[in-house]
Amino acid sequence: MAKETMKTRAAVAWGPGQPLKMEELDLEMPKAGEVLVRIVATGVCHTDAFTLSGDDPEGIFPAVLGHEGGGIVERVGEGVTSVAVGDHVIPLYTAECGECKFCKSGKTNLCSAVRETQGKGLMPDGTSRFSKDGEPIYHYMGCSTFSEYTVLPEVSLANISKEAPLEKVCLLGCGVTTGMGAVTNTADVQPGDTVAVFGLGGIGLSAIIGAKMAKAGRIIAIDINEDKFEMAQQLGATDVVNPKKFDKPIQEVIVEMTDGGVDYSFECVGNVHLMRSALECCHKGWGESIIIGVAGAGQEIATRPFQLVTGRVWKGSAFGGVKGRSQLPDYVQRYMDGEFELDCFITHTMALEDINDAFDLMHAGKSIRTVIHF
Ligand code: NAD
Ligand code: AHE
Ligand code: ZN
Repeated sequence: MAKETMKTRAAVAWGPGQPLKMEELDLEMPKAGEVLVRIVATGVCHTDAFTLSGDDPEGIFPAVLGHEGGGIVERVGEGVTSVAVGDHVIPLYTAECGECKFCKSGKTNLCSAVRETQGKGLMPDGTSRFSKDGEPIYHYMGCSTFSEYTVLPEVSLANISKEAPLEKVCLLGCGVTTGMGAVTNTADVQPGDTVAVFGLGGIGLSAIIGAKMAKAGRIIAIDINEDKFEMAQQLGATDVVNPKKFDKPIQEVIVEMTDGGVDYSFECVGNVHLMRSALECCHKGWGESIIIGVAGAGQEIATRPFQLVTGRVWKGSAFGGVKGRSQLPDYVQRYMDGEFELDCFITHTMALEDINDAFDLMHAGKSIRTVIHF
């Protein structure tokens, strides 16, 4: 039987380091357990740039990148029950099947249902829905939101309120949820705690929102780009620090500022040297450092084991420890209830055709989030 396909406009990453190129792709209709989604808006996250750079060991080309989207269900495959045509959804790069060992553990938001094929740029049946001239174009992080239409596994969709503005809550598909969730879920910051946030992009600023909500006593915001300080302070940072202004390691500076170190630190850059600083600025005996930033192939973290022997803890956080299908709709509702802002993150909006400008703005340190409108 001939495959049923439709056309979709997409920005394609043809190879590492190359600008994205607008293409008209063929998109195969959803198979059993899959869903066709029309993307209404998508943010551009540093992880998209990371993969495009060629540093991602899982980076596959040609691919349709993008993983911070919001859209509307257009068609469902056989057996799909949790979403219906017309539902508003946020694609999830961390699926939630509810049935795998991970989902059942109660210990993690990582889910194994589709992760293996997802990492190969494929749908769970081992094939791609995107193609051009009969050749496959790969999916990305199970989402591929830099396309007008995309196909996802049902388990990779959070069904959210239809009242929520998709051009804003798309940011909950990655950046804002990741930063806020890392503070409340992974770290569990308590009132009065001292917190250090390394890197003030979309992730770090969201961590500041989370820390403020958790009533942290002191929130130290660290970046080498001082243009980021104003927004960090508006969101709740009590101190701002530029490591370039000191002739000693930044961890020493922070330990001195805090009578022995912070209760929690968050690395929101993806720099392995900064990860060490973030660990070593933690208080002896109990300080915990959460790695959120993503580092390139071949890079490794290092510290003296004594740092851990003396009670500091190194942890990591993916998607803020949030279970997408069961917990993300609540983040959307909390935004709708006015608990936190998203507008302040959206420094730029543009059409998909201009998406390379979004990457340029990010690399120049001029944007927090660009939201692409379709
Ligand atoms: P971004 O580019 O918007 O922000 C990064 C910030 O780090 C910038 O403000 C930059 O000036 C600052 N910075 C760079 N080098 C620095 C240094 N040496 N010291 C201090 N600050 C420095 O990026 P983003 O979108 O906020 O993403 C941040 C990191 O988080 C990336 O590595 C991204 O891949 C990762 N990420 C991880 C998850 C996860 O689930 N773990 C989710 C989203 C993003
Ligand atoms: N492919 C990379 C790893 C990338 C990574 O760590 N991704 C984060 C999300 S970044 C979102 O902007 C994540 O959730 N990781 C857990 C997972 O299952 O991918 C590599 O190093 O191979
Ligand atoms: Zn992201």
